[in-house]
Amino acid sequence: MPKRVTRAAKPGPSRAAASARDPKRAQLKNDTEFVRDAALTTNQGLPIEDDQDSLKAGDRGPTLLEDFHFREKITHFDHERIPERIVHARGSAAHGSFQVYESLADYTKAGFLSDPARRTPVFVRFSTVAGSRGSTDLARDVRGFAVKFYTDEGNFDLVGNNMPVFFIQDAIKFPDLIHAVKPEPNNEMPQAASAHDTFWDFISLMPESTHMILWLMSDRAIPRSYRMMEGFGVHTFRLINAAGKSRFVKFHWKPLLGVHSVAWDEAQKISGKDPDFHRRDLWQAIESGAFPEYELGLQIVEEKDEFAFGFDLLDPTKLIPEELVPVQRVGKLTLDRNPDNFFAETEQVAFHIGNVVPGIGFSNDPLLQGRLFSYTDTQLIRLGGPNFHEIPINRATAPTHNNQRDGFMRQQINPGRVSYQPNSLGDNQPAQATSAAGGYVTHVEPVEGSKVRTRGDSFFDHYSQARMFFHSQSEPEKQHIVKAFRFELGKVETPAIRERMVLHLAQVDSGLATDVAKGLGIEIPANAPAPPNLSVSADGDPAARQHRTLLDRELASPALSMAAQVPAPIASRKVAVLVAPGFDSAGVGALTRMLTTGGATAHLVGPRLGGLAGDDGKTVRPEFSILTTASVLFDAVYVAGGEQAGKWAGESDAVDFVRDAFKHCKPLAASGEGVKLLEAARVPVGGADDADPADDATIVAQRMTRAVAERFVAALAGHRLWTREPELHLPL
Ligand code: HDE
Repeated sequence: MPKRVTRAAKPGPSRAAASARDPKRAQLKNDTEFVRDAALTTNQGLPIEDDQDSLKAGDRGPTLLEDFHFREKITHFDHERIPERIVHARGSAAHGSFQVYESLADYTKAGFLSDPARRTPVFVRFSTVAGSRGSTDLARDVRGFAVKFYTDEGNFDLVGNNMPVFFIQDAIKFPDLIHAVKPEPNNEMPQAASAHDTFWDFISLMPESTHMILWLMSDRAIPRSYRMMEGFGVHTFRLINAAGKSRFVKFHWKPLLGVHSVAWDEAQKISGKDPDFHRRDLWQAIESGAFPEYELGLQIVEEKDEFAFGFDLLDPTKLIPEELVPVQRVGKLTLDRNPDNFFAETEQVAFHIGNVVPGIGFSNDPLLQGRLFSYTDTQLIRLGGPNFHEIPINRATAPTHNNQRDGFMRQQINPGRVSYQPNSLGDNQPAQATSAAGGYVTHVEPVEGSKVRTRGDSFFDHYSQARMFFHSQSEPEKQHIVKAFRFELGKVETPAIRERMVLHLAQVDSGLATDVAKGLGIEIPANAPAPPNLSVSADGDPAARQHRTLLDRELASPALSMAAQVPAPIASRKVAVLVAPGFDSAGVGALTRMLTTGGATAHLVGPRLGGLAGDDGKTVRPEFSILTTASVLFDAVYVAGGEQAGKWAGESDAVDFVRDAFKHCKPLAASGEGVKLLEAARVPVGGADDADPADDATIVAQRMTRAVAERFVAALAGHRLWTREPELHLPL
């Protein structure tokens, strides 16, 4: 008879030690089922003898209603799905921890930011916004970057994005924005894409979106990896210290691998070849020990400087340039553990911007204020009731006690008569906490004014920061923005929408507008006014909400360009090595060693799977065949030389492989006979071996020597050779 033990503890350190190191992990373990020598049972604990056939009247007869096991199993299956998130449905998450470098007690009384010895468990979920749960990772979209800190003082959720600004200034417009970007309601197309009429119709009537739209059309919207993108809290928050002094703060996450993106054509191809690209990348990096790391950055503004910038700190369509207020890097987030169960953890995690701890508070940003309502509300339907805080991934590691009771799926058993406060029958327990004992006290802030539905005048500078963003980009980044607009607006069917958008762009930069208009075959009338702002009440005056320049000078922020992010560490970068029978083993070995030293990996791609001998007679087993992968899934490509390497030239999948690598501006090298593949792909063959590492050509050599490998690795650290692009396309 098998043992009926289903909760055998996993071998490992004692619970007390594990719990001290990572209290969240220890807590989750209590709810995790480890099956060893266990019988299959019903949910009532009844061992099942036959799980293969339903109960029937005769061996060819009908299934009987009596079959309680069949009914339980099918009923549970029928209810396995919950509603996906209305936004950010597609996501991937990981566990990790956060530690502050030095005490920030001068700024905040939050314990996890004041004690460098404290390691706070976190759960981080990355996401796209518009697509459904099963949509591609590589959509052109904003990425969510939501961090749940399980602090000793309660959960703190920093629910941010990978872009520092947002489309709208007031939360009341959020349903409109999301209805516009989601697939169109009559035919549910297109999936996970903003390139359609309803999105651009809405945007073209909302000038406040212009800054965010520039971000969305930039390469920031197609990250190379969740591990290589920044995060931003977007809104202005408050930090409050023990003396009650408050300062404004903007939160940032800075990835230690730098900020990098893919090319748009590449993104679209990845969506076909591997729609789980970002999910797989995050999972594999953590499994291989290449733990993603980000530094927490703070931009701190004294209260007295609230009006010093010429834009409103409460306006979420504005950022504070790092050049005006430097980002102080104050601590490190490390993701080191994949979830055990996607549904239980990644799908059921419930973030809420209102989850704060003492020392952190809110500003009056109207977008933030609206979000404070939305997040709990959405969980009520998504997770089926008010007890979602009891789901293991959401549970605080800090003690929780209150008089909230009952509701669907209540787990906690609360003994006794008393479920109210104040009470005398239960010793007035649980008691309120004084601020000295950690009770949360809202920062006292004077507020006065009439009850109005309006926005401050300071919210109507729609274009200055959009211009700052565009002007701060490198030339290739600017070209990518132009092309993204041409792509997206080119897919819009209504000419008037395209025209309105181009007129907005003319307010940002005339060159940008002209280049986009040219691609769309539109003439921009000279001195055309900006399109009206239709985000206005029925009695309101659109003219009063038109753009006004609030700054007397142009802003610039070189930090907004990703060009400044290279050279970057090559750690965890993936290189495809095309090998044919008789390949140059020594060359492949030399390159592999050099890549491994930097933490990058080489992946052999053969003409087919199975053993393949190199020129030293040793057999290798390529990880991929040319059919099972594509160069869009790698950061760089090397075609190894060898006796039969020239045969690659006759393989059209191999030709596409290197052609795409070249087109996507990736480092591309070939040696010996392998060069024939480059020639077949009509890829320009590089110059001398000692050429400048920044050379945008391919790297070609007789053999893959150490010197050639060094040059290849230097190109890999540069991420992409964007300067190649003019060779590939006609002038804009
Ligand atoms: Fe969200 N947002 N949001 N959002 N948001 C949600 O909450 C909402 C906004 C963000 O991985 C929802 O649990 C409103 C800005 C992330 O689970 C919902 C407004 C920023 C995630 C919601 C905003 C975000 C969400 C849907 C306008 C960046 C995914 C499911 C005022 C600072 C969290 C859910 C995860 C999710 C509402 C705007 C970030 C409906 C009303 C700005 C990263 O509550």
